[in-house]
Amino acid sequence: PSLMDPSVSPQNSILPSRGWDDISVYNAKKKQHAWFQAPDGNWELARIISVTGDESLISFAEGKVCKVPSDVLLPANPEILDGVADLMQLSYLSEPSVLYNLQYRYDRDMIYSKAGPVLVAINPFKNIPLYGRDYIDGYKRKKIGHPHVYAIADTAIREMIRDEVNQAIVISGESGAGKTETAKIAMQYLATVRGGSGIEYEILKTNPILEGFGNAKTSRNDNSSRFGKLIDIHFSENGKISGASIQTFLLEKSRVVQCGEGERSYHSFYQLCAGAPPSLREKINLKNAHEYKYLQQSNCYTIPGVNDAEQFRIAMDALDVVHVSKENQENVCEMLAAVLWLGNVTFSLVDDENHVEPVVDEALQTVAKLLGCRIEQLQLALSSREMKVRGENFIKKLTLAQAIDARDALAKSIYSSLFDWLVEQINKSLSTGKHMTGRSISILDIYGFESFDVNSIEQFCINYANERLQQHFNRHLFKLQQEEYIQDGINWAKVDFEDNQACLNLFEQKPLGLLSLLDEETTFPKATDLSLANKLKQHLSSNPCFRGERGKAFTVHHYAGEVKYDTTGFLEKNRDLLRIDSIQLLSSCTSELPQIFASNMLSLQSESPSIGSVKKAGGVDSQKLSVMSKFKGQLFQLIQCLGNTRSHFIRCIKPNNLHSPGIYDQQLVLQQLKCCGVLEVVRISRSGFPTRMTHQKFARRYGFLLLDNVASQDPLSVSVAILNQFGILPEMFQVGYTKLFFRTGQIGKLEDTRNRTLNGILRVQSCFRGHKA
Ligand code: AOV
Ligand code: MG
Repeated sequence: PSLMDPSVSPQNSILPSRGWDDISVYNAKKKQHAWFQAPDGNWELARIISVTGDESLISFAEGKVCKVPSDVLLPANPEILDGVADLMQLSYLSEPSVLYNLQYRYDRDMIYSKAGPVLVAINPFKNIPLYGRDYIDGYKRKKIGHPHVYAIADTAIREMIRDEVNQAIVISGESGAGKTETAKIAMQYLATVRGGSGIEYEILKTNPILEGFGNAKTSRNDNSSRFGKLIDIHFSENGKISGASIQTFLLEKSRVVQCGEGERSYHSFYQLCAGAPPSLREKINLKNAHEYKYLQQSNCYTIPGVNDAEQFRIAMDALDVVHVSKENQENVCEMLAAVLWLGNVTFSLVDDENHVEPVVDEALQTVAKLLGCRIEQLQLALSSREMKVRGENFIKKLTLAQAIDARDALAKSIYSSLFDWLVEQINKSLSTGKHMTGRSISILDIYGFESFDVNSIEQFCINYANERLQQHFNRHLFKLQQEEYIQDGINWAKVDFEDNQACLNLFEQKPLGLLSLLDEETTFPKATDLSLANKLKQHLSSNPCFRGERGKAFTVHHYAGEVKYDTTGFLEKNRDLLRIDSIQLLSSCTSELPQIFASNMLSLQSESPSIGSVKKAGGVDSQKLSVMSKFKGQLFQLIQCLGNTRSHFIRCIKPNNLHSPGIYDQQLVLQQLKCCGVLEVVRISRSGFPTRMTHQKFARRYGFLLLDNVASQDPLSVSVAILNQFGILPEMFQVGYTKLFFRTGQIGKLEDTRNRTLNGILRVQSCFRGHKA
């Protein structure tokens, strides 16, 4: 593979900086390229033949010539800048120039580019030879300088050690853009470069487990993560990986009982059906995937190129590695089978008031056996609800729709409890207790912004999370940077950037914000999806980020675009009744896992922020937990964690919706670049001084490289002497009250010399020791 990268430094070229004034002069000397927007919205590269008045005569590559108003043309970068590694190096930062530059690189399998401090990764949808030992080694030794996830991971390690600050790698992008793959590539780097104790092997093995139980085939990605994940990798004092912990967010439970045509439920079900050995099949009465109702409905059982049976073995091996015993592995399979069989439970009418009871058949019997409860108990849980009215307990019988709800609710809570339990087992295995003293690098892989034809509470949560993360991104890269300049007395022309505070306020304001109003309505027994929609419209219509729609819908103006939400099912999903009946049933089971699930659900109820009244088991509205408020709590914690780290951002881009290599859909890419603020960040970074260091630190770090003694030993004098000695140009840095600020790429020279010199000293020292011995 070629490591060639046609990067050139813009400093060396005498190109006009921006705008047509400069370029017309430039044009006169050389036939300049320009961008012309075709009616389909795509940009085409044209050559300017001549300019007369307000019109330009342009020619296209295929020979066509036409006359257009000059002001519809955008200047194109000179060919020498084709495919630069960092968008910041482009002379012209217009949308077509950025798009073209990324495409130029993508066509040559250079899927990684920088946009100032941000890494842009375009999904290749094919294997490209950019990974593995040699590359890892190359980045570790700084022999390769091209943008790469490895380079980001390497920087995180270095800065963690150098500055003693925890680091985070925040990966975002839309579904199928490559976030999860990117996270794994980063983990691979850390494990290879900083492993040693063996724990890194365990950390890598969490991937097949979490993907097996938390990923599914969707219309947008065959391996779509249906949960968010934050993994903290802990380092000991000596800089080696010492352990890790994982936090997950908002597993999409509804998929267990329902999924769209052509999609699949969680991989784990199909893996079990395809891969369970005969003895296990017999023990848990396992059938083929085709025979389970939950899996039948979407009419999709396999994924091209994926061997579920093989994946089953990989997942079970991985469970071995994270110390889940063989016995517990079998219990996990039992729970999966119980969920599948639950879906096959049917009901029959028992009276003329439409009340039903589950039919006692193979399905019901198998569920009871797998959970370890009596058939009658299960029947009761699926056909009735315990209620308390005016202090008196009584049993309410269920209609068919209610019974199906109860059955599905039980299936969902078993599955999500199983997922949480697995994460807990993983965390037990990965926590070594040593991390208290050390440092950490966190990797966040969370669902990107979503906008479908119909958007429900899942998209609502996801987009809210992205809104928060976007603010973190903004704050981190722009706001803090600006504030710091101002504080340190740096002359800095303010740059405006899109702030999304208004949208966040729409969500978070109390009592009149989307979240508060949703939770309030959730507690009203008589509330309906329509009353929710009306309430939102009544209170929020004056907010510029909100628009009421006809019927049960409303639109939010997100930073990434408008999304229309349909409130159908909002209240029900937000309540997510952990029905006390389910908990009672599970706690009375003799199998180990159901009991653990029941007690986890109970403790979750007592510690989580709750909505509505808290009543003892059996109460009328037996404790209702709001999904939204729990998620919000997790999200705030996450943002707070990130706030205490130095964040590195990776923006994944999906180049086409066909999941095919080699296709670059300009409009699709542009929309994503806008959504994740890439264009904005380039503009701002280029005009700023992103690298900074205190006078003391700078003097301490590089002072020993000084050739001449400096008269005064104060850090500022030493710093200035260093800057002089290394010939750093005045426009490349600014001196603040406490810190020095540099434009990108300036510190590199100093670091290289420092490393070379230190290595030299070490060699000399070891030479000396060698002589003495
Ligand atoms: P996602 O995590 O961003 O989607 P994935 O990481 O699952 O997306 O990537 C989707 C698919 O793209 C993968 O299964 C690979 O086939 C391919 N892919 C991604 N990155 C690379 C790469 N660097 N090299 C080769 N192929 C790649 V979602 O989880 O749906 O939001 O919820
Ligand atoms: Mg993913």
